[in-house]
Amino acid sequence: MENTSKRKTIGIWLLSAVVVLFAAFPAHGAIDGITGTTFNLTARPGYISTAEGGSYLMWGYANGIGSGAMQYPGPTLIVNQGDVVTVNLSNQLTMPVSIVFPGQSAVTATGGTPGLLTREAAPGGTDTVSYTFTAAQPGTYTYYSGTRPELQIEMGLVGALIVRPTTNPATQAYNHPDSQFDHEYLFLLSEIDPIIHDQVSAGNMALVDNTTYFPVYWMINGRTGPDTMTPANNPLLPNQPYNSMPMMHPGEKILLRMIGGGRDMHPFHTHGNHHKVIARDGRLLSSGVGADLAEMAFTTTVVPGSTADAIFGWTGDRLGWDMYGHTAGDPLQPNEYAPDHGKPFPVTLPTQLEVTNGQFFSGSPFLGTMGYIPPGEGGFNPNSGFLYMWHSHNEKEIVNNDIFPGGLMTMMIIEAPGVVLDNP
Ligand SMILES: [Cu+2]
Repeated sequence: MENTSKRKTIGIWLLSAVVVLFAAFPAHGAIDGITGTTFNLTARPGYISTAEGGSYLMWGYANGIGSGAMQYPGPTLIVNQGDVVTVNLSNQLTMPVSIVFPGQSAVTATGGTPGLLTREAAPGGTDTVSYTFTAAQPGTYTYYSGTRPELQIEMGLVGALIVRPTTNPATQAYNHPDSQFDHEYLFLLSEIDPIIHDQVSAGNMALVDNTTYFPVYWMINGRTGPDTMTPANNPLLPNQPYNSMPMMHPGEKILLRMIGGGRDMHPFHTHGNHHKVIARDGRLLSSGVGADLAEMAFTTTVVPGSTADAIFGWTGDRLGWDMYGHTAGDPLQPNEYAPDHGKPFPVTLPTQLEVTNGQFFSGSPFLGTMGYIPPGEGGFNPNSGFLYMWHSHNEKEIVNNDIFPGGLMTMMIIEAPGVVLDNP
């Protein structure tokens, strides 16, 4: 009896843990964030992990007044064009803090005390500043601290603001058909110099010297590679909830929402194809009539404090075979490259019995024991998708504190038609 009730108790505990786990993570699309018109944020300290085993003190915006985990980057605020948006800020740090919203006009601030750029919340957690503005124009924006930004943005007080358009808000970035997408992903690019974080951690704020600034970690959405590719809300990365793993099917379009979230420029390169830059700083480059400033780019330089939106397409054109698996009589898919329609794969694939699945894991004590991939499992790419590296083309930025590979890097996966994307 005792055992049964113990088991029952454990069962109920596990069940409630699972319920709590799922309740804590609201349903989300490919861009994780919080929606609404009123947001409550608290600036507070916390620690982030880097993929080679580092841990650094950060300051970040948490979702909640006096509660919630500090996040790096801060919560992505997702609103609709025309919304009157209010952001309430509380402060649990040891110095005043604030938020500025570049690209938004007529931002009003109430509460707190006046600072250089906007009103600031005093430390101590009792002060609240409210910022209000009308999200007049759709697009990708950033928000960050307007108080000692050379220190506070480095420490992590930066996030993304997405304003959805009134026209087709689920499938367009702007009120223009050139901004149509099938999947959208956020790429907030940043870097940190751990010496500054160690000095702040030790309370030696006066020793922070920006003239010797030397970053050795580079990040997408606050994570270093390969952590970029683990799922969103990974419990191992409680202060870095956002991942970065773009996925698509051939013929589809990805919207890249790129943000310069640090103090260095990062040339972001999409292998697989060029991308078309359709907007900068929330302002469309495609006019639809007359001159069109949108441009195809091999690499887009993502500038600190600035944003860029681009559309990436991949159709498998000129592969010399039909990557959709069509026979000649099948209809053409949207954007399919017609000359390759129905062409067979040019080599004979081995049968299952002929395939030797090799060892996985390196045998390194950090990665666990060596083993074999079970036959038919397909390894780490179970649907045999095409993988392309998307990364900083300043290639010293694809390391973690000098250890390659890592840093500002992720992989983009093109799955075969019909394969369900697990990061849609
Ligand atoms: Cu490259």
